[in-house]
Amino acid sequence: MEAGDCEGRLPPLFCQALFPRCQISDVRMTVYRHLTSNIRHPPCMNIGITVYPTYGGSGIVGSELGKELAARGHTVHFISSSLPTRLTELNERVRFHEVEMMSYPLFEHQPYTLALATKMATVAETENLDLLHVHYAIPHSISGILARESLKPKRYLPVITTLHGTDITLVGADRSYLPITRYALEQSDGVTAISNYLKQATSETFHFDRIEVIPNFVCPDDYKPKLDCDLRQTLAPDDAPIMVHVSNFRPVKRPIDCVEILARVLKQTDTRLVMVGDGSERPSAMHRAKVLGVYDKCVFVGKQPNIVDYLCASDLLLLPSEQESFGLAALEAMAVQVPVIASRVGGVPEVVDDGETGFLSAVGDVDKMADDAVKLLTNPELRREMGKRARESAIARYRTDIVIPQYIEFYNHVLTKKGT
Ligand code: GMT
Repeated sequence: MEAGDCEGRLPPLFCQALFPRCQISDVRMTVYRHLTSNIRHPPCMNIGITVYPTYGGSGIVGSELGKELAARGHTVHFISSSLPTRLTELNERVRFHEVEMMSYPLFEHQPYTLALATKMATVAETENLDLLHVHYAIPHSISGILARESLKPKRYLPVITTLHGTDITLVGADRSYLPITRYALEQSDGVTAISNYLKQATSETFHFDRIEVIPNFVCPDDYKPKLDCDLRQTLAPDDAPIMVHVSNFRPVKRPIDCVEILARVLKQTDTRLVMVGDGSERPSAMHRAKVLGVYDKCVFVGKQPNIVDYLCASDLLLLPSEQESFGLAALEAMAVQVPVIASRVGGVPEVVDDGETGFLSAVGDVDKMADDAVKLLTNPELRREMGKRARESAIARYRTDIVIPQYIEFYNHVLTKKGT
């Protein structure tokens, strides 16, 4: 039996034989390292990953990356304030360490950055971490760097920072955070960004360009079109076509534009709008739907664990964001053959090919977005063709077995650099 399948994942039986459900002993790990020393994937690493556990795409990417690394034989230690929402299962190679914070009346705000740094250093020591990989620079990079410095007398713990978007374009660029964000970039042992656009934006704002672009990714097996979709029937019992929006409803996502688009589309053809997610803009979006008289044509379903089901039930995705450094939601929709209607911002044009796999418009141009939506909703053939191309494009460029090895290679590069 080959030790690694075509994705470089370890086959389940092989893993089971090596790691029965108990703690991996050092002996077993040594045997594993020996057995795998001359096969394609590098020796397994102990990787610390820090993400925001509940909010946004950076947490999803960090969590999914951890699971993919574990599936390839590495051990991943999530260090975070709570269990990341995408981590549904912990096991011997996917572990979780909660950041503990003492509350004290003097603290107006809890110093989470320090508590996180402490936990990172502790876990690095007890679990013998090879490196720390933090997602979203603020404040995770700074905590990582503090942890590394505090451990320096004993050992060197490389810190890799992945930039996701507003940590550079919005929060990091604000004068209250800019100098410390630049310091975080300069001090990190390696920096990755999720799109060429974000690398360029980082270079312009921070004059820092030692950045490896490693894009968001999607698993083609988890994200594939579903033929029988009960959810579609539930969301639109009258069989109307469905437009879906998936986000954390922050102002930057402009969810109110989706309702504006719905009102315009309904003047030309019947449709339903399904709003998946929650956040500060949700009440305003609901209010706008009532004002426009389209509230009965939309459904706000809140946060959902199975985004893929909602995407599969839909005919197109609306992503009218003000800023989007990649657009993970667009990639996930494309993977299940759903074309995307999005703003032409940030890294979105790297992902969505205008006129081929979706339609792009200027931010706020809800008239054009509505016209494009009508084109798709009234032409099933066009929808099918674009959807097919969308999946092909998503899988060809961003499937897990292309992107995850890029992270592993980058880890090895950083570790080798530090070892010399
Ligand atoms: O930058 C952010 O707003 C944070 C981040 C998040 O946690 O929501 O979103 C970004 O990261 C995603 C995953 O890498 C990207 O796909 C999103 O495009 C990006 N969001 C923005 O740039 C607004």
